Amino acid sequence: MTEKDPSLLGKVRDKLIRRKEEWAKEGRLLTGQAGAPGGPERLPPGQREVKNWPVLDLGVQPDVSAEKWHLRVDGLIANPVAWDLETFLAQPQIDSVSDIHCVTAWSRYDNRWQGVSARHLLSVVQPLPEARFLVFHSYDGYTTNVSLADFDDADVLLAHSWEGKPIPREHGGPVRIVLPKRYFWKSAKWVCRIEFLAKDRPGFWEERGYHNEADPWKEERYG
Ligand SMILES: Nc1nc2c(c(=O)[nH]1)N[C@H]1C(S)=C(S)[C@@H](COP(=O)(O)O)O[C@H]1N2
Ligand SMILES: [Mo]
Repeated sequence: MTEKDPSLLGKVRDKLIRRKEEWAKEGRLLTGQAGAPGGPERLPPGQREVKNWPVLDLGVQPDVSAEKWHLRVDGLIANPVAWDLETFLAQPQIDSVSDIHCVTAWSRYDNRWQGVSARHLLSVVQPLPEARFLVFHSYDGYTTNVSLADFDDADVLLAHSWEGKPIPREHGGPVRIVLPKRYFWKSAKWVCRIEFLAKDRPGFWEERGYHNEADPWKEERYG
């Protein structure tokens, strides 16, 4: 099964997707205020704190076993890699605590993630000088794009564990991206491929009215 499997994409909940597209058109939840990370406010504008952890997906939660999971890293890099889970787990590991900010207005503080840092991955694959953007591809057909500058940050990781336990299937296990300084839709679950590009290419929600940069402190929800 690849990220392009049309039978999986066909199963996504069209209604759910249409509603989120409507939100983008209406500018739902926008407050017009701005904040800054590290400022006095921990909660970005328009967000509220939750203690639970909501599940958001396209109506499909692919069952990716440890044996089946692979990560392909390709595009404008000197060293393309294809890792199975064992190879992934053999890389240097980091622990990182960060807050989650979802565009649907919930935030969840102090999530302890464990996995391989974005910076370690970059040191292995060696992006070429012309590489400036990345697209994450997932087993459910989802894609999302970020700049290389946003990915190349100390708090970004490819996580396999949350609070000391393997990330459960509904939250993107065996491996998901965690990119704390952007709304959570940039944190691809069930990641299977990272593609390096010279030119930006919008992903699933970015093509459906959501903001390309998605900075919660600037309230970049839609765009
Ligand atoms: N592969 C994949 N990744 C995804 C999504 C998705 O539908 N598929 N949804 C995104 C959105 S909109 C959010 S808010 C978060 C939700 O992650 P959670 O279910 O662990 O809270 O995952 C993001 N990553
Ligand atoms: Mo989201």
